[in-house]
Amino acid sequence: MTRGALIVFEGGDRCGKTTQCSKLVEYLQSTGVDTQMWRFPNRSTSIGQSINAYLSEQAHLDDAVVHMLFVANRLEQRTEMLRLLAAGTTLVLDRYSYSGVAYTAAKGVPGLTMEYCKSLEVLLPAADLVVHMAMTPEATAARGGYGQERYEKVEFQKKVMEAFESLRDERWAVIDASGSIDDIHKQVVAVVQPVVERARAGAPLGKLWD
Ligand code: 2DT
Repeated sequence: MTRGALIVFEGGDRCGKTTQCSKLVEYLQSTGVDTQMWRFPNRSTSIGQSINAYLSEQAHLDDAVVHMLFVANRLEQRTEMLRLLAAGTTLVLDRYSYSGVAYTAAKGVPGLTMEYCKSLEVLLPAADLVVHMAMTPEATAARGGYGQERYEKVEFQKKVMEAFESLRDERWAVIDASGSIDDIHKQVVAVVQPVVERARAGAPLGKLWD
């Protein structure tokens, strides 16, 4: 049995991640790759509902607590995630632990360092590929709908962008998110295909930050 690949899209708010995730899933399915799209936070669980209330500014939560909720929201999906990957399903995630670390570390709250945030994610599998949709916060702010949720502020998004940059390693592919939807999709397919092949050929799933 060959395993599925874990493909993660990351980037600032309104950079077009969700559109690209959907297009990628459609493409992979059309080529016969069993694929599912997931997103984090998963707002449908009870933990996800608390996160949603926080993000939509209906509830106040301590920064350390909300950070734990985001982590728990991933851990509650861990078993199913591992089961699907082992059964050969490729997962395309709209955000994952990298957002968890980048957004909390960007707050600059004493104690909530990048190292601390990373340490809470070690039970989760690492992405085979992180597609970083890079775009300046000013450019994303000019897009429709920006500013509706807690973190959608240019100054904060700049810090998030810096945090993402410091997390990059050889598993990351950086794509300019300011191009056209179709151009970006072509670039995404080009970086994803070899990763899906490697997973299919038996490349082992990594652990976060190993
Ligand atoms: P969207 O649903 O629009 O992507 O916004 N976030 C996300 C965190 O702070 N920590 C996390 O672990 C994750 C997954 C990023 C969700 C917002 O929540 C932030 C933007």
